[in-house]
Amino acid sequence: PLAEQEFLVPGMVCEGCASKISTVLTSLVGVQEVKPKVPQKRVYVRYEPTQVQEEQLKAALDQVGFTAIEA
Ligand code: 9UX
Repeated sequence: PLAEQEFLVPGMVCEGCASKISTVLTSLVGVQEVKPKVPQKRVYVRYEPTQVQEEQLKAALDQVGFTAIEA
């Protein structure tokens, strides 16, 4: 089954940030869907847990300058 996770990303302050976040997460094998919600500073991710894990999602966000908190 797919896993779902929402992250709190305080640094996601505009749609440009959201676009960067979508691009980097979508590039990871196993990520099925990314929905950034800028007003709530949250990012919803649906992924195949046999291919990618939460720590990798957080690491990818960190690499493009965003700290993600499990929410
Ligand atoms: Mo918006 Mo974010 O101008 O990395 S793109 S602040």
